Amino acid sequence: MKYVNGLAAASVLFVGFAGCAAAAGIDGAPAPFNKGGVKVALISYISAGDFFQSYQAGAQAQASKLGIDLRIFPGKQNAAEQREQIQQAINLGVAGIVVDHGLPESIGDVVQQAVDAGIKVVAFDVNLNNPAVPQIEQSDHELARLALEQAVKENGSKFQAGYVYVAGFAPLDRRNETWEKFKSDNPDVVEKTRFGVVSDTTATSTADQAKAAFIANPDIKVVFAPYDEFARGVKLAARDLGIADKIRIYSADVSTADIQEITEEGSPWAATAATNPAVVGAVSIRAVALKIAGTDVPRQIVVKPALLTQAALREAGVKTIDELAAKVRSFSTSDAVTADWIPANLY
Ligand code: SR1
Repeated sequence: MKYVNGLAAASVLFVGFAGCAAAAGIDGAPAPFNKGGVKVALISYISAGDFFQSYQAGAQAQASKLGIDLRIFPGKQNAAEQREQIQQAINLGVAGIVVDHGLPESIGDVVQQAVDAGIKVVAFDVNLNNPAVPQIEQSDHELARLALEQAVKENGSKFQAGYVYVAGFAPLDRRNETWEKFKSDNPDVVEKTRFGVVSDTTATSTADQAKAAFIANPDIKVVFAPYDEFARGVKLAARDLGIADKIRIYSADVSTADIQEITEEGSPWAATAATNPAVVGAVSIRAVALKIAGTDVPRQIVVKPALLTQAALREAGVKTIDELAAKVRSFSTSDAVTADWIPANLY
C-alpha cells in the first residue's frame, strides 16, 4: 500500500457535493454502498498543519474507495463556525458526519440534532459523551508514555523540564493526564514552566513563548511538547537562542517535514510518538461507513502509536512518511473497523 501523504491539501479541501459526478457503487457491498454516491461530511476544527492535512488526505482516499461523496468543511479554529457547519451538513441531507476535533460544549447539541435526524456520526479526538457517537483516538495515554519513557532513557529521571500544553483539546488533555502521572512517579522531574497556544500559527506563536520560557529558565534540559506544531515551535526557539545542543524535545505526531526536522544535523528534537494521520483519517471514514451500512462499531476505536527516535530514523535512513510506511506496518494500514466489502488498498 502506498500512502500519498504529500497529497496537495488543495486537492482535498473542497470536494463539494454539487457538481460532483456521483461516485460508483461497490459490487457486493451493503446498501447504500452498492449504489454509490453516499454523502458524508468531514467537519474539522483545525485544518492548519501537517497532521490535519494528512488526516484529510487519508479520509478522502478512503472515501473515494467507498464511493462516498466526501465534503470536507475546513476548520478555522472557530467553534461557532464548526457548529454552523454541522447544521449545514444536516440541511444537506448527508448520511454521515465525521467530527474532527472541536469543543464539546459548542457542538454537543447540534450533534444530537444530527443523530435525531438519523445521520450517523463519529468523532475523532473530541469527547462528545454521546452513546450514539463512536470515539476515535490515537491511544494518547500510550503515546505520551512512549515519548516520556524515551525522555527518561536519554536523560535519566532527574531533570528540569518545560511543558507545552493547551487545555480543552481531548488528545492534549489525555496526554496531560500521563504527564501528571509521570511527574508524580518521577519526583525529581521538575516542571519549571508550561506554555502553549493552538491557533492558525501554532508553531511560531509557541516559539515566541518558548523563547521567553528558556530565557527565564536557563536550566531546562528537556521539553515535553506533545503536538508536532508545539515541537517545531520549541525547536525554532532553541535554534534562535543558540541552545539547541543543550535541550532535548520529546513530542507527538510525525510528518515528512517533521522527519526532516528530527534527523537534521544538531536537531534537539530527540523523539516523537505517532501514528500515520492518513491512516487515522481512513479509519474515521470506515467507522462512519460501517454505521451507515447498519453495522455496529465499537464505542471506542483506537489507532495505536509507535515511538520514532532520532537515532532510529537516522539509522534507517527514513526521509518521508511513505518510506516510514514501507518499514512500519502500522504506518501503512490499520485493522481497526473494517469489513470484507471495504477495499483494503487506498491508493
Ligand atoms: C490541538 S490537538 C493536536 C493533536 O490532535 C491530534 O490528535 C494530533 O495528534 C495533534 O497532536
